[in-house]
Amino acid sequence: MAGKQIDASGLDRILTLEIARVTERAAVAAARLRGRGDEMAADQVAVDAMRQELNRLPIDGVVVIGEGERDEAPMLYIGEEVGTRDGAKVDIALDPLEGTTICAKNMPNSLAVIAIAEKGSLLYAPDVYMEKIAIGPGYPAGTVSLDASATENIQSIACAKGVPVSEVTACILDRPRHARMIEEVRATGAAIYLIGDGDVAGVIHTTDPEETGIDIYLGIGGAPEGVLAAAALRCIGGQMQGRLQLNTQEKIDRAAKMGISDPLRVYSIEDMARGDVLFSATGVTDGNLLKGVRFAADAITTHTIVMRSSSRTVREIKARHQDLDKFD
Ligand code: VTB
Repeated sequence: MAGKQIDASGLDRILTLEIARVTERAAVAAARLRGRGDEMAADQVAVDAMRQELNRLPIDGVVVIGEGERDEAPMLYIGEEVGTRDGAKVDIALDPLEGTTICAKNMPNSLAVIAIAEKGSLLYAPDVYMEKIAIGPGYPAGTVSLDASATENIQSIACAKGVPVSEVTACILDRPRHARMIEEVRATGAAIYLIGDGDVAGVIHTTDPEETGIDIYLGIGGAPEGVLAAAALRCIGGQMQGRLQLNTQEKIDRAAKMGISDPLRVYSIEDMARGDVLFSATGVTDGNLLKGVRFAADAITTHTIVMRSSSRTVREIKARHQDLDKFD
């Protein structure tokens, strides 16, 4: 049966709709715990819910970016086999609750996220930091680069957009490690949209500056989140580069075991997510692009963005779920 589900352009297109159910379900579970101050509990229910739904998909999948190593994560650990096992062999990157802290605080932009790709086509990134830069579609290749300074990148995108630097907004994680970069970006005259967590959303927001107000993502976040963001940009378009922060021998050795021989390598989008890729994200809390889950007496409403690289179709699905039992 393996391979039966693959069509000429990659993964079975039926999965582009099925995948939405997986993030919808995780988002609903997490949303019930919005604003309760309990990150672990919110993450746990999202993991359980995502796993249940994922195991209904007609795929023979392996989690390659997940909740961690098997010994630290009982479910959706790296290497876990998921799906009905009766379908295409695929790699899966997931984050059932991206932005656990923002969900616990009921702040904007926490998401349930998953990417499914043909086997062997996602970067098996260790759980270390990654330096990232991303911009949306429509700019000439090479507009930004990790090898350029923040100032050069901001000036370059302003020039490509045809606006003064003062009309550029950069999204940056609010962390002490970014203090110098924040100062540098502010000195250019550009504005900064600081986020507390959730840089998958931060990167995706660059793809729709009119809606989100964000032109460029800069800074150091998690490498697993980098691969998820790259999978999204493969589908929507845009430019992104990532460089793992392998700054100790232990990290270099760990990465080497995962097949990474050049610790300084700059990864392009295609280096992080090749082949046919499907991506889905459902809003948990309200955000710049996606609304959070709404609970009413007779229905639960979810807002999901689901996309596929081979066709570049980007769908937004607002679902009104009236059979509430399915979320039990
Ligand atoms: C980011 C962000 C995540 O981790 O990748 C960040 O997108 C990086 O790690 O939501 P630090 O928190 O250590 O800076 C998260 O905040 C959560 O893991």
